[in-house]
Amino acid sequence: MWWSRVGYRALGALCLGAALAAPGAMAAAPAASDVGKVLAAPRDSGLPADWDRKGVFIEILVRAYQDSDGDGIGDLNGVTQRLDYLKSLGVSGIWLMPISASQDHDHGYAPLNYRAIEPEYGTLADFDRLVAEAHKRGIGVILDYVINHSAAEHPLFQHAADDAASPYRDWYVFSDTEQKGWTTYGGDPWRQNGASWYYGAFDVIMPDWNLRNPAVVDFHLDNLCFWLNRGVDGFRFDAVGVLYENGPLEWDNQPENHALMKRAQDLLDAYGKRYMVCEAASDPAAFSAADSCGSAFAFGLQKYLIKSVQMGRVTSDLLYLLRTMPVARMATILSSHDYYAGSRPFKQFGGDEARYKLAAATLLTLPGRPFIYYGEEIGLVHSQPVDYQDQSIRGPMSWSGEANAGFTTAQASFRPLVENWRSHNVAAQQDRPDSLLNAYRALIALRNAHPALQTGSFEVISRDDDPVFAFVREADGERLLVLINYAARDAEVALPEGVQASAWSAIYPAGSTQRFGGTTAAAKHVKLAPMSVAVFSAAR
Ligand SMILES: [Ca+2]
Ligand SMILES: [Ca+2]
Repeated sequence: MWWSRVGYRALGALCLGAALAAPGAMAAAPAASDVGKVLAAPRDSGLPADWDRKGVFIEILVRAYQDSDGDGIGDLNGVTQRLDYLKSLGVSGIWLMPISASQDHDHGYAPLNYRAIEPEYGTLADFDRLVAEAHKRGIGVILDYVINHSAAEHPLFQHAADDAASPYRDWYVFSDTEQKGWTTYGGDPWRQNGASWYYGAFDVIMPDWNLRNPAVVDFHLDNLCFWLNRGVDGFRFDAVGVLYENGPLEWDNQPENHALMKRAQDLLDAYGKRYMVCEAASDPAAFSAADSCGSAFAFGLQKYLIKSVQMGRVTSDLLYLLRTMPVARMATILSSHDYYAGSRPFKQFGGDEARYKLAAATLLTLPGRPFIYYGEEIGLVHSQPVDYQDQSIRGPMSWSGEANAGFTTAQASFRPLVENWRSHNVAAQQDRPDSLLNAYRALIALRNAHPALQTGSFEVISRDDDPVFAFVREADGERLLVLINYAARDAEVALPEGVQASAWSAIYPAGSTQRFGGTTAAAKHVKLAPMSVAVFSAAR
């Protein structure tokens, strides 16, 4: 039984009402419909208990995925229409970039209302249907949650900014004196507001919440309960590095951040079968700790993974990160919606699909929870022209070679189609055995079929700058030997003494009959074609 009465009582204490914290507050800010107590009402998703640990996730920008009603903008019903595609790709989880009503009307990271769906995306009923249909297919859904800041047009901020006596003034970070010497991602984070200043680490339209105010923490926990009660399977927490500020030089990765994320983790644990992962770009390992988020994106790994493939050898940087980061509990990527993590892989590899497939094979055989970014599986490239760089990697998904790439029936999509949509779309790659799409499908299927790849131990055989990335994964009595030849020439690998097996037989690529292993010196060597992948299996 994944849930109990005891657990339910404990959970009730976690979802305390924020509205009670400020007497008269509800009347003062009637438009803020995301304020108020939410009682925990957990229900079972029907997903396996370890759905998140064993599967592959996909990150989706709803705006760019599939337009279902012909207005040129992707929406929730569009994602629901594409669930069968996602199932055929083999993913077990979907991370939806922000779906709540936002001031930016683009990426969604400026929330106007934490409990309302972005009107361009549909309704709560559409959302409930998406979650139910995903669960029917064994796919979990996690939501992006913006805990550091709201939109400047959020009713609570408007109230706080307009009136220094507002009960919500202390929900944000205001100062009556000018602050000097601060520099964050957004430059000077102190934004003038009449005779005062407010703190916004990223943007003038994104004022930071005052997370030292217990009422604000309760507000967020209530909002998390709101979505958990609707059946979501977890969250991706945005920008957890900048939650608390302690001074001009102490605004990143402060100790208080970890404590707050542990509270969120406790809440999800009480619901059961939920997964949370944090974006902590400058210190991801620390935020992966059990007393913090429990999992975070392994930023840095994608850079050195791609660099290794490009250089044709396993770089010392990649091996160092794999030795020092708790990768098994982290989320791994090749790319994401943020340009700081790199451009689209198709761009980084200059359209070289052989190398692209090596990177995908590495991602999907290493420890961690792999997240692919929508369209990565077909080589979706950049959209141009755009207003700013991040938008270029958030182009419409290419479904077919028909009008607007099958993304919309409108005259035009909300953003230009990506540059390679005619050649790189799902329909064009669907039945081509050597396509990127089918490489991704085969690799995800391989991972889904072998617990050793999902959660198994990890032993690196390669040394710095070897042409072949060789490692062993082991679980449940099965040992897998993964060999990825990054070099553009043949390479030979010898089984080291410590990694003996009587006979390794090939399980990837499909149809391979290659075997090696045994006691003679010759039987301990295997030859790999240039830029190729081979995975061997042996019973322990
Ligand atoms: Ca639409
Ligand atoms: Ca903050």
